[in-house]
Amino acid sequence: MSCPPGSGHCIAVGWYVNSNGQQITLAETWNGSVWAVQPTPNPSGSSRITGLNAVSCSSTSACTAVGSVEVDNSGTYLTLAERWNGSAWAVQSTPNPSAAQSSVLTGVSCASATACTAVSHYTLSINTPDMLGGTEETGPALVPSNFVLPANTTVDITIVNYDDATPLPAGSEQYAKAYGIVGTLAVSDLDAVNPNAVKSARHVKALDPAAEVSHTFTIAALGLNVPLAPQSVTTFRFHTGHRGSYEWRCVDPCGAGDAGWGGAMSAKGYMVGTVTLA
Ligand SMILES: [Cu+2]
Repeated sequence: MSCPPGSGHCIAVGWYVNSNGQQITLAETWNGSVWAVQPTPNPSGSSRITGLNAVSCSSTSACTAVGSVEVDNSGTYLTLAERWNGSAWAVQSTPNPSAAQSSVLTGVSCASATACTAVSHYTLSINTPDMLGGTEETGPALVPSNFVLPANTTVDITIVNYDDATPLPAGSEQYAKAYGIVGTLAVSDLDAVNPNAVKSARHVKALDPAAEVSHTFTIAALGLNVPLAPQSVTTFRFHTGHRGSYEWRCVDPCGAGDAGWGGAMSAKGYMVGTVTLA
């Protein structure tokens, strides 16, 4: 919801399911005394599931709402933005990261009528050796291990970790701290049977290095380190950098061998991979 300062008006966005069972966009305005539904467009030829997640207005005649639209029954989502000019909502064209499985806009902030910033959200998961059809020797893996994010942009990343704890070895305790992120980590417990179950999150900057770390998501070249708790869902925000390819890796020795640096820790596609900023 967004209420332009001093206007006494508000706009809220979301979605609803119509009589055909189709989820479509919704916007409602508050004029100081009543709420009213506004007509909002849904992209043509693509709508089974469409929704708006956030809106920002710099005035009562300049709002931008963002969300996502599903490509016909595919389970793949594309970004969606709509603009309010004071009299009508219209769909705007938005880019989608290349090679992304799905793209959703979850936040927007408009400083003026002509300048809005959208935040994209990406989800990764760490699967156990069992889930991957392997053994403790072959190890767990971050899925997908090679992926593309937009360069020079603010992104929210959620990592769903199905794996158990690996205490950080002596001398590596600093990797229990988050750095290179905006704000704090939002960490909630994972229900492995129903990962969609919503659990309340705690907001922290660090985990207990001896007991609470399962893996890390570390991009040394970008100064990013995110500790991940066992069976957890972790969301964090960071500003991506210049275009290029960057190695991400887990720095908690969760692989094979006595010290844990073999197997998944040394094989690309498991606990090491490539983030491309494009
Ligand atoms: Cu790991």
